[in-house]
Amino acid sequence: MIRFDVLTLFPGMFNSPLSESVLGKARDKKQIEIALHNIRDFAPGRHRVVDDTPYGGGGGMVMKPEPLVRAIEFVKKPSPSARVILMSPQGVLLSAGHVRRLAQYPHLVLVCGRYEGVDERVRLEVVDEEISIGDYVLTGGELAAMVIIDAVSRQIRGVLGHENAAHEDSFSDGLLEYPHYTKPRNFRGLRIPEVLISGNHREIKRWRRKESIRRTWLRRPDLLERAALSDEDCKTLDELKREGESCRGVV
Ligand code: 4HQ
Repeated sequence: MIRFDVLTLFPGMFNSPLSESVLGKARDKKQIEIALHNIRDFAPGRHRVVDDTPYGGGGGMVMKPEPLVRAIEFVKKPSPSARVILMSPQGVLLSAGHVRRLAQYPHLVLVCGRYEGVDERVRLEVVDEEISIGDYVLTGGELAAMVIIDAVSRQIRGVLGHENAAHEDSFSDGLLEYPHYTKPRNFRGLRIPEVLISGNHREIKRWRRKESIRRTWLRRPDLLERAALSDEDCKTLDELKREGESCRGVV
């Protein structure tokens, strides 16, 4: 069980992405709990103002500190040790390692900024870490928060069936996945690799491992630096390198 509290000006954005399919079922089964909070509800006055012009001038608006800090302190009241994460392009880049680490917390608070960002003092007062989902600019932190909820939730026991458990997929050992095939055997003259219908499970396993290593070498050689490779994997990799497949996009 993990709980996510999301602070946003647009709670409606989260509805279907977090209610369909795997995440919807996980919520029904109470394996994950997601609570959405509108930051505007924590802003005072008839106009419930959440943003203001930046000191020092320049364009755009900045999110005021008071409503955000009130909202964060409100959701932290029942669990003071909740981890507060601000979505931001200035944060540390999200990785499989961070996702696995975050899944260890019982309670995450995800803060979604809009406009040019949030007043710096929010970070100083109440934010534990800042995370970026990639080096590009989004219109707000909402999609980034959904990425975190999705990736973290599938690490929680029971959320995925054991058929496709999280430790089986790409990145759990730092390699890309092998190619997948299903019926028909022959699609537009393209046949599936014979080994997959050989019934030889040891051979299938070896083939898949080799294809994982091949793809990683061809597409993401940077990942091989930190991948968990056995002695046999290293031999396979040397073999692939000698075969000299340098033609990107062939697999
Ligand atoms: N933004 N990873 C600007 C992002 C972002 C990202 C979120 C845009 C915050 C104020 N968040 N707002 N990349 O681009 O997380």
